Amino acid sequence: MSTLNIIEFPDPRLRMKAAPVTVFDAKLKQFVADMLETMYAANGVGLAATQVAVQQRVLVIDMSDERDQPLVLINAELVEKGGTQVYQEGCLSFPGIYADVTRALDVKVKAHDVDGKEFVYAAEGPLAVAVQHEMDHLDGKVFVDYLSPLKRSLLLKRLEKHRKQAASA
Ligand code: GNR
Ligand code: NI
Repeated sequence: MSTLNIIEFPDPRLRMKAAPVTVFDAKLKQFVADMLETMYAANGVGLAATQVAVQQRVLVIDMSDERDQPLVLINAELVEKGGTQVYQEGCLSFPGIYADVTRALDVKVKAHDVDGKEFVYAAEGPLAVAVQHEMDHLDGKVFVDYLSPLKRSLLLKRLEKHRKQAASA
């Protein structure tokens, strides 16, 4: 296993649309294991393949406190959504910034597991936020896209500031 490099905004690869996985082989299993290791090492609750510069529809999530409940969704497609919620989001590709985003309260997705078996997964609350946040990444969309231009530019300035501080530390 190995940890992968997480790309950060404004890397143009964050805007690429990922292609469906067509081959469920040992190489895919290795990639999923590496994505989980990368997410845990970065203390993230989720990770999309786009963030490690791989344009394949693979996402991983673990919202558990014990960090022992990995969820792997391959080729996830939204089949149902309902309600709305506001949740303060962060993103490993935008270190140090957070913003309230409005999304569906619950979602139902159809996805494949690492063996290629199809299943339906329903999520609600914070878990539904994570599913939507990761699915967005695979379409080249990021959480700051939901903010007003004013709020976005304020946050992106803050991101720059955070970077400079991190670089001089
Ligand atoms: O680690 C993460 N935390 C988080 C918090 C609120 C809403 C979404 C997230 S996902 C993020 C990891 C990440 O960037 N996934 O793409
Ligand atoms: Ni993210």
